[in-house]
Amino acid sequence: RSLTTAARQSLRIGLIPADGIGKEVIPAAKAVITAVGSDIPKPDFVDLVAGWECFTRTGVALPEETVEALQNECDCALFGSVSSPSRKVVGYSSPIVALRKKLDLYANIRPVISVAPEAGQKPAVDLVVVRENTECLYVKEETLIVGENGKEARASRLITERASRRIGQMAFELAKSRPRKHLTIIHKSNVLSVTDGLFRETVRAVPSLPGVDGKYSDVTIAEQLVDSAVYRYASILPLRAESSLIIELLRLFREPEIFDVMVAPNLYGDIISDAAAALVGSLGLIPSVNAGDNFVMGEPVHGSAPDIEGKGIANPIASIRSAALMLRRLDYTKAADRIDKAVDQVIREGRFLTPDLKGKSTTSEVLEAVLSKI
Ligand code: GGG
Repeated sequence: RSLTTAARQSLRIGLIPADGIGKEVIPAAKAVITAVGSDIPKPDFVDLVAGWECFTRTGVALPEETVEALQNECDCALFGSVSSPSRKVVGYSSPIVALRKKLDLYANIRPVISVAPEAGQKPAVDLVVVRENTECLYVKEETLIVGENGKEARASRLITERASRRIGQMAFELAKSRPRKHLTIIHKSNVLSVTDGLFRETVRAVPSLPGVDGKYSDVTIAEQLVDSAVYRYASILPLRAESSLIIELLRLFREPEIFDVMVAPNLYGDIISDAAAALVGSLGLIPSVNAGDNFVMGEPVHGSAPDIEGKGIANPIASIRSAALMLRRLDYTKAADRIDKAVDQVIREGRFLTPDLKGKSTTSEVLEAVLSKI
């Protein structure tokens, strides 16, 4: 289904909660989409399976029927979280990594935005990580041999001009659409001069591509080595930190305001976006979309959180905001704005917050609070 926004009579949304708290937060996102139904085509949800639990039950982590339903029947999707084991399991491979490749969702867009104390004020943190989503070390070409030093494990890292160029184009487009229009390229080409060197040069060359014709002339470009980028995330949190240990930890993040859009190869993008979540208080707040040229899949940045699974206290906000991002990407701006505004109000009021934000509310109490504001 590659219908345009205007041509859709209904919006078919694939739901893949997958593992752990994904099963608790994706229903919250579904309820919120239903609540903004008057501003989108009639939502029609398609329940789909994937994940570690699916693998343990059926022997397949990403059933072909799930991929086919997404490709042929759905306009967009929401994915929850997956609990891949940290050891090699024969026959198992991460379904989310596979799904991003199969649907060619080559960009993972992760906004990290704090909620200002008053509506209309500038947020203290407002940046977007644009993570390349299909290659780097996530091609998962690993070998293990026994050599003269004992076991020898190797992983190959793939960086192509094509993937670097298209993620670069996505990042320039995004930077152009934002007030600050500033793009930082994240790499480590002082050590990995061939792979990261290709990424850096290819992204830098986007404004000079044929046909671009000065389109990005108002975008300023900077670059940062990935380690120093993490150091330069600033934190507003040390001011509130009570112990010197916390202050030490938070010194990792020093100047978040220098960043606007950050574009990075897959692994660095994964790490810096999780790290950036510390700037706004919880990973449970950070949404993302996996975006390609023809499909979009919302996904909270957090994982399956086995420590709180089943307790009913998972923060639903990352999934709710992922639904808003997905709708925004499909040009349902009014619906997306309604959701984001409702979430902002709930956070600002601070009455209904889950324990990751030092609150005592349950997932459903936070959801009810958001629904009451929509
Ligand atoms: N929603 C993000 C998520 O599930 N994160 C955990 C993750 O990336 N897992 C990779 C995997 O388990 O395959």
